[in-house]
Amino acid sequence: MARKNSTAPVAEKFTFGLWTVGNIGRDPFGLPVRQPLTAVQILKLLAEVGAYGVNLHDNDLVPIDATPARAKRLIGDFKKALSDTGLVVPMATTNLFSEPIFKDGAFTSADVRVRAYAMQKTLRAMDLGAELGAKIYVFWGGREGAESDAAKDPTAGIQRLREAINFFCQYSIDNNYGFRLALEAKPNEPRGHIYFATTANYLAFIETLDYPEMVGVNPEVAHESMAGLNFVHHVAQALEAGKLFHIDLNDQEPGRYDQDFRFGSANIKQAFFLVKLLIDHGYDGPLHFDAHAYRTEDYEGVKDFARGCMMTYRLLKEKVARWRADKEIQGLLQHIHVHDDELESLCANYSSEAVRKLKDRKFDIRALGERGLAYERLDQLTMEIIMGVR
Ligand code: GCO
Ligand code: MN
Ligand code: MN
Repeated sequence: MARKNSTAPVAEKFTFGLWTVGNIGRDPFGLPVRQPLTAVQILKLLAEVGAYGVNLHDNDLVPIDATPARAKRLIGDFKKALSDTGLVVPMATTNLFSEPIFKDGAFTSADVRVRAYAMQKTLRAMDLGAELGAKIYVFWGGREGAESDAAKDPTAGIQRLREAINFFCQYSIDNNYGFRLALEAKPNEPRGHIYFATTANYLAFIETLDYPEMVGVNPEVAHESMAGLNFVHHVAQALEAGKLFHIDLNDQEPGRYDQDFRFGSANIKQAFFLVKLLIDHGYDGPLHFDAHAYRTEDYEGVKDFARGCMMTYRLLKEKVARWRADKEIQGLLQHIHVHDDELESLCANYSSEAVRKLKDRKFDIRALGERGLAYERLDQLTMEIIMGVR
């Protein structure tokens, strides 16, 4: 139906990493199950399924041992395929975890030569990301951590990461790259214990940097979920602080290995509340699926996986609209949220008068304690919307 004069809905910026749909299904116990695709083949696959963009680590595109001539050719072919497919590169990052040199960390290694090499590698990767048009630069410290705390003082890890991030902010400024840096937390895997285990750890750290306004977070569903935490609450804290620069969507059952499942496939209810939170707060950055297809799949299955991630997001977006329009749900919310102008003003504005009035105020604490809140009904209605019967 043509809708003249109406603003067309903004299409979601669905992105995938080269390493996600390009994942060949190797795991700690088994060999690859899919043949590797070239970066150009991955772009074709992403264009076919209808993605908006692609993200990459430096070595997803340019192997670490590539000659300058080969690097140039690979980057040239990639740029051509970007323009042929219309895909964009919103985010770039550095692989600081695959090479043996990073076995005890990159920026937090106890060996200054390793730290310096990690910086060199990142400076070059930032050049590549900028050349491809990326404006978000992710730092995921997968190897920054320890199995045993005998070797390193964990506070040194914090200081070294601070030095590194300050250095890269200055580098982006000096080169007019316009990067916004996004820090991605994870509690474990591949290290036994990774420094900065949760998004909230990074939110506190950011305030200690030279350019805090340039640095935000890149939370990932699986990462807080691995630790049994509420991911939605971590994203909420990032949003409230104006720090949600990027988000990694996937799914994960708590207490398991790092699963990287298709978005919404493990905890649909959490996925619903996450989509609702992003919509409620007008998040308009990339929606990056940092996930991969089951090891059982061939490349047709990989396409099913990628389409599934996007479809589930869109369906949940529709469910959120339905939830918001539901009269009974809105009525329950009105019952739950009690307002009183005078009390709100007293609580929000400290003054000696406010203190006196609060101290004098009589509350019927028994009645307030006995008041039913109808959360059972509200949650069931929410479930019925998610399950498609409402
Ligand atoms: C993981 C991480 C990575 C990062 C990626 C970009 O658990 O392996 O989520 O996939 O997101 O390296 O920095
Ligand atoms: Mn992850
Ligand atoms: Mn991730």
